Amino acid sequence: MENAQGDLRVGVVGAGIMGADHISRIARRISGAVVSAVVEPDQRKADAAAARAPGAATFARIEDAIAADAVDAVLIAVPGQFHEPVLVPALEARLPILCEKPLTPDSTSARRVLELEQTLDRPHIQVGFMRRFDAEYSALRELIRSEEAGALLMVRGVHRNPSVPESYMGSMMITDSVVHEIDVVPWLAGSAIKTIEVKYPRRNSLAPERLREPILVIMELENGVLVDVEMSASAQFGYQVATEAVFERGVARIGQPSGLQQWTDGRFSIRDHDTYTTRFATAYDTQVQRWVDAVRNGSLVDGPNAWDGFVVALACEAGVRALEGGVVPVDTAVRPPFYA
Ligand code: ISE
Repeated sequence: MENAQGDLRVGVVGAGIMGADHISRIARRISGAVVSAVVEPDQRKADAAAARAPGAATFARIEDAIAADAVDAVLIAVPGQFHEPVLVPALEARLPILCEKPLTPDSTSARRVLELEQTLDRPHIQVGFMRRFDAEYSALRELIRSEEAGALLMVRGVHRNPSVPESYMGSMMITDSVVHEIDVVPWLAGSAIKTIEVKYPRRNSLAPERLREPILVIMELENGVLVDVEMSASAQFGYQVATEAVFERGVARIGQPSGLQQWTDGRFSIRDHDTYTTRFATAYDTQVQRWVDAVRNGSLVDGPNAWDGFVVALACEAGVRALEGGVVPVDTAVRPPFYA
């Protein structure tokens, strides 16, 4: 499961924003792995991405990379609707997989993936919910678990994107963006999501015509914790993901701007982020390093697995229904021992 130097040979599928970012990451910052293949049907994009990873071959389809025995593991970074056609041949070849979120766009396709994965000896898929690898999220989870400030009562989040691409449609407010809170909040709070509701404040006139946003997503957890998330797709000024947790005896905050503080022209400023690849750069690095280490030591997954991805898909379905109004219950499912 490695090249002559003992490195894991990773095939990165997709050479868009995330694919290119992961290729640079593996080539420059991750130890024990190399990008051996870039799988991308657009040859121009494939060549540009492969230039970031010396020695990487390019393939139009994952099946071709597998047939050429060019990869030991696969990192999937194409949009969610294209995950299943890559997951299936990669699972059939018994390859370990790091799959960007969402696992698949809906629970029916996610269930098909689970069924196929369960024909293997153990989970092979890790899902790329990178917030779980962010140091501040981990510290907040520890604080919640310790009950040092008493029980957790509420979680209040903001998730602001300066703008979104033209391919971003209304339901993606939930399936592409709030999907992160849908994964990370139950992980933080140790409790599943019971219901989801969406409220619409005054619409941002700068939002693209097809989007009604911002939205306020309200989730109730099984343990009674209430969560609200402001999701903005057209915040204009920058990229901001921040959380405040309210406890019985205090509050905690993560995601505040940090770094260079500047006083000029009678103003005080701290640089904020433009996009998720910088805001979560360290979390992505940690996630990919831990996945590479897990594959090399044989445990294959060190983080959210396909079952977690499926549970998130169920909650996203409720979230998408909630865009039409009402308080929508989330379907529950019992984790099979295979995913314990
Ligand atoms: C994007 O796909 C991501 O995953 C980002 O983390 C999220 O903030 C953004 O809203 C999504 O479009």
